[in-house]
Amino acid sequence: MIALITGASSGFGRAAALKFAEHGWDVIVTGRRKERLEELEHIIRDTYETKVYTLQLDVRDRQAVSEELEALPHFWKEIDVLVNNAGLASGMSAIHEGDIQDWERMIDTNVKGLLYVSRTVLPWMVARKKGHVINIGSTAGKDAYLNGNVYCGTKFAVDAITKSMRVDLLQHGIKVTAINPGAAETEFSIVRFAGDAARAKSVYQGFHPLQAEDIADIIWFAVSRPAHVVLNDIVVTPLAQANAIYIHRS
Ligand code: NDP
Ligand code: 8X3
Repeated sequence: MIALITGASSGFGRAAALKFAEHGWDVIVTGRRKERLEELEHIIRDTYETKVYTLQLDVRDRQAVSEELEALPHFWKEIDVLVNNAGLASGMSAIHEGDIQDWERMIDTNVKGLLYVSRTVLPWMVARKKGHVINIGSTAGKDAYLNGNVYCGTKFAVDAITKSMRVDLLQHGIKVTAINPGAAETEFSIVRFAGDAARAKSVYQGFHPLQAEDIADIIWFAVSRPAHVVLNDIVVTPLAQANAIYIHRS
């Protein structure tokens, strides 16, 4: 069994790659930071008896996504699970003060990147009448929060695209699952606040946030259901979080 995971150099994607490998799956790990992917590849090779294919890929690069994936050896194109995880928030400003480059970065990565990868991989799943797509959405794609505007917009788009994928792929026997996490302490906020570690840390103060491994567990749970069972839409938050807006801090 083969899983392709985008954004495997950190956070949810990295934890998911390790989880699949732990269960004996071969994994294609992608992301922009080659050294991170190679480090992950070594860990998987040293720990598990599974194959790893490392692919340095920027999901925003439409041509590279199509060419690099099409160039995969035949064995690796028989992808059973695609985890569309690569994504980010860039900045957090009121809509009238937002940085348009930040907006484009989020839209290009979270929406267009997910579509580029899916457009290449889904025909292979359709041809095999088999497959499972896991799209990583967010609680930010269920409710809009203050200054979340464009990030929320990209995750609302992931929600809509996931629902639509599910309808289109129904006749082909392909499962489509959305996992929508709330606050999880990964590199997400460090990226959002351009490396400001103190500001990133403050996001998770006063409560116990989700960890990357929590999401990897849920991805694995969704993937390991019997053939006739599909988990369509999962929202998961820390105990202290009710939705995208309300977090109880002690
Ligand atoms: P991390 O920052 O830890 O990981 C993000 C991953 O995405 C990295 O591996 C990064 O790799 C990859 N990535 C970013 N941009 C690109 C790109 N252009 N091309 C390829 N890969 C890219 O954050 P998380 O693990 O938390 O985030 C994973 C997903 O989960 C994202 O879609 C995020 O929006 C979503 N999410 C996060 C939540 C949280 O609170 N942490 C909650 C809900 C959803 P590299 O930099 O090497 O390219
Ligand atoms: C990431 C969670 O609340 O920072 O999608 O938007 S949040």
